[in-house]
Amino acid sequence: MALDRKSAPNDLNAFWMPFTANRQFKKAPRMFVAAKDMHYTTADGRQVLDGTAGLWCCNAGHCRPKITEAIQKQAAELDYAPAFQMGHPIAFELANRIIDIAPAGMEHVFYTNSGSESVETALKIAIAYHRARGEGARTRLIGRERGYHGVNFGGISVGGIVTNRKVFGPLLAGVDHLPHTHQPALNAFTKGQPEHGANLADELERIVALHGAETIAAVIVEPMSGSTGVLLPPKGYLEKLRAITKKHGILLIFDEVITGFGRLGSAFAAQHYGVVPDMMTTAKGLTNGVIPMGAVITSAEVHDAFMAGPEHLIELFHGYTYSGNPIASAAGIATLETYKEEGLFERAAELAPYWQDALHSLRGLPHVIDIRNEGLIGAVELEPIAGEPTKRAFTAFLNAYEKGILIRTTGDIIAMSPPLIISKAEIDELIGKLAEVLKALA
Ligand code: PXG
Repeated sequence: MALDRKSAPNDLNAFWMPFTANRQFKKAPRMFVAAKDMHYTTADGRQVLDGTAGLWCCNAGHCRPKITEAIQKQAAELDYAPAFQMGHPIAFELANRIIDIAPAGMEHVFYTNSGSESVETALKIAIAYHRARGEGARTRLIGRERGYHGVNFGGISVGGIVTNRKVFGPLLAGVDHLPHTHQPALNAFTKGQPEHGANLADELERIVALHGAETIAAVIVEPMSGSTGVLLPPKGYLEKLRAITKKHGILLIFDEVITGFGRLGSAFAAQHYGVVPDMMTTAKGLTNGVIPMGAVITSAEVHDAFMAGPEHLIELFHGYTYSGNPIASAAGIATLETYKEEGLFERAAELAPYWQDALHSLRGLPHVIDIRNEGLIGAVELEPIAGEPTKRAFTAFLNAYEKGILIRTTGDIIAMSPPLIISKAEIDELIGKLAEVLKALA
């Protein structure tokens, strides 16, 4: 009998779900069975407005025909080609198209299958880059408190989310962290970039003085921290990080897994903020979330340092079976074409002021202690229930889902990042329903 995928399975036990309260979920499952444009359809037939672009990835909305067709066609034409010592044209074409929209000076693409893998790849390239140039002592990696760089060992080591680190042992050696930039006492309810906090980048000078610049390979930060609750870079902060890293010969990596592909109204945060790093890690919006794919985008200088020695030798001992997979590459090309044809990055920039006003209209509602926004990203921070952190926001999430809107929560922060195709009426609906949820919260 054919599997009826539209009905909820009656045994949920086998699938150990990621980042999920498994036992609670399995008692009262929330299942999506279809999606189109701005909406999901639930197993019980309700429409849910997608306030989070899936998990910050479906920037063009759901089941977009061009992307669906590209995947179908590619699957029938060239399903897989070996990724090592062999190639296929589509991966090269996609790389060119990524470089077309990347900041000037970013010229090469290394494919991965996820944001986590992009981070591991970039960290490894950073260390190997210095070694290739005769600076093999530069192995230290500097991350930031509250940073999220995926879930693999390098990423959680440079990351700064305590729950993602503390049960996994000693992690990578030789890692240090900048302080995070969240200062609600100074910056609460700021629209866009906060005024206060550029000085926190000077902490990098302290870390450099402590360890010696000649031991530090790279600094990795999210230009805007998404997962940890939408923490925006204070004005001048990223510029300072760039200046200090450059001064000390340290590579700067922007983790653009969330900010890449239009989220802030430019292709990348690097362009939005006018600060160009040496490498950018991406995933998610690269294929509209439809097929797993990530990419590390590097400067010519980083890449070229490897292109020495005998030409028959492999320059970088790194890569994945699915690096540049043909179907993922086809999905990537169709996604970038969809963004371009529909002007979605510009649309995000145009909608940003409307989004900002809608979001800040929630100020004054019960328990709201901060609201933050940039591009088509927004966060509403709630006062935690004493002794029960995360519960208030998670209750809001569950109630929002019942009302027909999908939001995300992290700690007691509600985060939203709708597909860039959202209309003003849908922004009103999303924020209007969220307001009702907040008013009803205990
Ligand atoms: N870097 C950043 C900045 C991310 O946001 C990753 C790396 C890892 O990507 P993968 O593809 O390995 O998951 C991420 C992922 C959320 C949420 O709701 C955020 C992410 C993933 C899932 C949920 O905040 N970010």
